[in-house]
Amino acid sequence: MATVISGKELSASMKAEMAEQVKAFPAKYGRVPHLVVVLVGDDPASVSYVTGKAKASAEVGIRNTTLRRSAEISEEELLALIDELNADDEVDGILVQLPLPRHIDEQKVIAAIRREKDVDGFHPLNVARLWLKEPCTLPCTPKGILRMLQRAGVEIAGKRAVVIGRSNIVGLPVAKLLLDANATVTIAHSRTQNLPSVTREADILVVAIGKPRFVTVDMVRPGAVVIDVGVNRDPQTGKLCGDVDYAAVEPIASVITPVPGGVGPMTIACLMENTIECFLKRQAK
Ligand code: L34
Repeated sequence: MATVISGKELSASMKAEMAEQVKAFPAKYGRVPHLVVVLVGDDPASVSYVTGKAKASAEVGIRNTTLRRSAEISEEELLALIDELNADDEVDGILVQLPLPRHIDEQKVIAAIRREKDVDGFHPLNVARLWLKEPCTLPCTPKGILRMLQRAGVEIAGKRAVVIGRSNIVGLPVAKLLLDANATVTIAHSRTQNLPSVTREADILVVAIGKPRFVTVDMVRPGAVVIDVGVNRDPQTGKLCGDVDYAAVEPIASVITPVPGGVGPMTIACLMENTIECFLKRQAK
């Protein structure tokens, strides 16, 4: 029987604390932080995540503007919108929900956001700062994962961590944060040979590949800490499920995160933190 880390509960307590903090802002700074989320197209998963971000903003007392644009928007038009938001002094955070339609260069769009307003931590300068161990905005999902490990009292130093997935938004940055916490880190991916033999070495296994129930019980060392980043629709039932076969793995893990109610809500809570951080840094200038 594993300890289940509830991202739902942990994020709720983080949001309650932030709400207290934000309450003092109007008297202190004359306004509250303002987050602008840009959603291009109508992918149902993206709509759901962006709705979650608006709801969390309301809970924390952050002003949220969600701008919806057609999937046919040109790259030029999207870049012009970002320029406008960059120049708007009343905007503290800009988030362009990914993925973007294929005709738009994601990296170009991310790089166009002013680094000071990059609440995702995806801007090239923030990425560089992360890898150089300089102060930076940490990407929300990796930050949320480290918070969960901390909360569960998981010791990271000296442990073997295996990350499955090498994306810019989860796999690479979470591997870097685990490395900074003195884990011995392996990044596995679709081309890894004999993946089960690699993952069975893990004291801490982070799974971010986006394949429903990809990690089976034979891939997990008994007593391992298992962090499931996947949010998938079960092809049979249509319900949400993770990248880990939870029912089979939970009994042998020491700590595990559920889906839904695990990493997802933590991503959003950390986005609220990053928005407050960007706001406060701008106030200090
Ligand atoms: N720019 N794009 C940008 N920033 C991000 O931080 C994201 N991400 C990822 C996709 N694109 C992005 C998110 O917001 C993934 N992601 C995200 C956020 C929230 C949740 C999942 C992924 C979440 O709240 N998941 C709920 C279930 C939500 C549902 O019902 O659909 C959960 O309990 O896991």
